[in-house]
Amino acid sequence: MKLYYTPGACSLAPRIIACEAGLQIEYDKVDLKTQTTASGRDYIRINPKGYVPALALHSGDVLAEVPVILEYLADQVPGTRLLPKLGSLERYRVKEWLDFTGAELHKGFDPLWTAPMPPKARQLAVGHLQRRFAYLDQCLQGRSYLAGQHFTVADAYCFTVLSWSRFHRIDLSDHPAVTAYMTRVSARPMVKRALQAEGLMAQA
Ligand SMILES: N[C@@H](CCC(=O)N[C@@H](CS)C(=O)NCC(=O)O)C(=O)O
Repeated sequence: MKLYYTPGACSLAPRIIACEAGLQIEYDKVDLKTQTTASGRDYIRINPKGYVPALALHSGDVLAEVPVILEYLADQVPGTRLLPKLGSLERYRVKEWLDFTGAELHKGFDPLWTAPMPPKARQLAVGHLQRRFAYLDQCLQGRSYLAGQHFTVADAYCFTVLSWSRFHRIDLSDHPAVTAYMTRVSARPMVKRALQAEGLMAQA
């Protein structure tokens, strides 16, 4: 398998899960501006959507969309706790967090990447995210990870997206459970390994 990624982008989440699951996969860095990979390939021919991540399988098929790639990777190593058993309520709960992270958090950051932003528009986008962070903060009180006491694929994704707050100078100090969560996740050895591999350790 090969993961197409861009350092610090949402493709960090599948890298974290590959590390946590002990999966040996290859990586190919994508330059999103030129749509070429470090190995010299035209990325649009690999993923016509033009965004990362994409996961090339041994079969030659290519999977896209973060939640799907995360689910696929975790399913390669059953019994790790990264993803509960198929059909269980716990699994749907993890998927609920994956969807929340994708639709409400990840896409909430989208306007901030399209610089330059007028101050009023930025204030609206940040205000919207702050409301989502407040909900997250409530949920994280008294639990270590999103779905309970075990780290799951949803945490890899949520951590990745929340880490963009620092880049965009979004203050998380009103959300102490969220900041404690970020510290907890970034202390995991396999998360550190993934961050190191993408040259992000100083920002963790
Ligand atoms: N729905 C997609 C979103 C992926 C996405 O937004 N990727 C960003 C990086 S975090 C990207 O590659 N953006 C460049 C672009 O959209 O052209 C997924 O879940 O994989």
